[in-house]
Amino acid sequence: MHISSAIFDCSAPNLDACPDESLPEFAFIGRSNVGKSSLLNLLAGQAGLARVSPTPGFTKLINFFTINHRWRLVDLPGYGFAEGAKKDSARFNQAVARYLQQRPNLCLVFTLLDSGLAPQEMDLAFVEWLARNAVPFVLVFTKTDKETPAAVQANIAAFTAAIAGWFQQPPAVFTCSAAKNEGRQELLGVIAEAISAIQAEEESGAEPSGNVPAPSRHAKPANKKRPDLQRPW
Ligand SMILES: Nc1nc2c(ncn2[C@@H]2O[C@H](COP(=O)(O)OP(=O)(O)OP(=O)(O)O)[C@@H](O)[C@H]2O)c(=O)[nH]1
Ligand SMILES: [Mg+2]
Repeated sequence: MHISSAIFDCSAPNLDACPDESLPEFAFIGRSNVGKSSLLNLLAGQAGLARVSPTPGFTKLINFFTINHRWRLVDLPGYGFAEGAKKDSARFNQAVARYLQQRPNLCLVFTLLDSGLAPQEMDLAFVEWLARNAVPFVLVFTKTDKETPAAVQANIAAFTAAIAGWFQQPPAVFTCSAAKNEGRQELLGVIAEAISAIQAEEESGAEPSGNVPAPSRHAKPANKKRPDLQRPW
C-alpha cells in the first residue's frame, strides 16, 4: 500500500473527545516503551509524526492520524507505567479501555510485545482482556533488531503457547523493527486487507464474518457496550 499523506488529527483525553467515527481506525497498544509510536511512524513513513521517547509513559493521550484521507492510525497510551500521579494513570487507562470496548469504527488493534522478553504477566492479562471483550487484534513483536532471531522465535513461541487456550482461532503474529525499517509492508498489507473487506461489506450490504482480524466492528452503531469486565491494567 502506498501512503500519500499522513496528517496529525487531534489528541483526545477520553472517548467523548475522539474525532468523528467516519473513518476506519487501526490502533497501537502495548506496554509503555514497547515501540508503539515508533511503529506508527514506520507505517506512516514519517519519522517525526508521533512523538517517540526513551522515557516510559510518554504518550499520554489518544492520538489520531489520518492516512491517505481514508483511514486513521491511533497511538494509544501504554499500560504498565507505574510512575506519575496514580489518579492520572487510572484515568488514562479507563479512557483506553472505553476506546477499545466502545469505539464503533475501531477496525483492528495492533497489540505490541517486546520480542526480547519472555511472556510478561501484564501482557498476558491484557491479551486475555482483549479476548474477553472480543476486540479484534493481531500481535506484533517489536524491536527484533535487539535480539538474535532464535531468541525472538523462542519468545514468540512461549507467548503464543501461553495464550493458545483462549482462542478458537489464534491471533495472527507479526514482527517488526522500527530501527531497521522491517515489518512495514506486512503490516500495511494487513490494513489494506481490512479496508478492502470493509469496502466489500459496504458494497454487498452483508454482515461481516466476525472472524478476527476481520473488521467486524466497522460502521456499526455505537451500542457496543459489553459487560465491564475487570481490567488487568
Ligand atoms: N532498537 C530499537 N529501539 C526501538 C524500536 N522501536 C522503538 N525503539 C525505542 O524504544 C523507545 C520507546 O519507543 P516509543 O515508540 O516511544 O515507545 P511507546 O510504546 O510509544 O512508548 P510510550 O508512549 O511511552 O508508551 C525509544 O527510545 C525508541 O527509539 C526498535 O524497533 N528497535
Ligand atoms: Mg508512545
